Amino acid sequence: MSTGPRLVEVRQNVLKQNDLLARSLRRRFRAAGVYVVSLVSSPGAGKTTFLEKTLSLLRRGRGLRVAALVGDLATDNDAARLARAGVPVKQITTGTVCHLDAEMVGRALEGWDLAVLDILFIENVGNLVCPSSYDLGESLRLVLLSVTEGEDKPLKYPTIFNTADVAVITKTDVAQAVEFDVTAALDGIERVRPARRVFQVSAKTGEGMEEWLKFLEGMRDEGRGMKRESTFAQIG
Ligand SMILES: Nc1nc2c(ncn2[C@@H]2O[C@H](COP(=O)(O)OP(=O)(O)OP(=O)(O)O)[C@@H](O)[C@H]2O)c(=O)[nH]1
Ligand SMILES: [Mg+2]
Repeated sequence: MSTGPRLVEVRQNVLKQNDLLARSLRRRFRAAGVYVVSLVSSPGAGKTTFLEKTLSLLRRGRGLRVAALVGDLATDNDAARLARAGVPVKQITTGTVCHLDAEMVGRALEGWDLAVLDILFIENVGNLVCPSSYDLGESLRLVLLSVTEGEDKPLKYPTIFNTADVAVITKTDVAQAVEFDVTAALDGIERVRPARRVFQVSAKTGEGMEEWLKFLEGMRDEGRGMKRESTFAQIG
């Protein structure tokens, strides 16, 4: 007997269950007035470095109350790095699971008073495939693409690029050295999801960070980005 249809059914149920939990998380975030931003990318694209800089600039420079959850298969290295920004951080260790899901996020938030936060960031496990089907209740999803990965990634991994509201090209300080073709990258991003906002940043030099932070503050002030549920429904 083939196991195909049964596997599909189980997967659909898992996604449906995740969607329900994500919906209730989103309601909770809204009620608490916290704006939630998630980050996805391939391993090593620069999520933690970008986030550390973002947290620090928002807290020290702008006086915003920020916090982060960070997913990783095995270590709590990233949480220790992010904590250097002087903000609350919690590690979610996923073991063999290659993405975060809404249940993990809900569990990690137990005991946190969300009402005292302005923005909560969630760094997903480094992976360009697994996280795409899992809504985490976020208002804004970023996909990061580092110049060292090659400009063809949006076209090779369209699903994850399609689920993200914003694309961030990282490590621009070394773009020239690796002969990164920014025009081809922008074209690929545009083809996957037209008219999406793209930032080009270097967390090392700070280039592009100010523009990103201004955009983020604007989105938060307007309470924008509540279209996530419909995006995930198409994929699930
Ligand atoms: N030159 C340069 N290197 C960077 C920049 N951002 C990150 N890196 C380097 O890229 C490597 C990976 O950065 P991380 O921030 O750990 O990447 P990550 O996406 O969080 O990695 P995972 O959590 O393992 O998926 C580190 O050696 C960083 O120092 C940047 O703006 N410029
Ligand atoms: Mg990381």
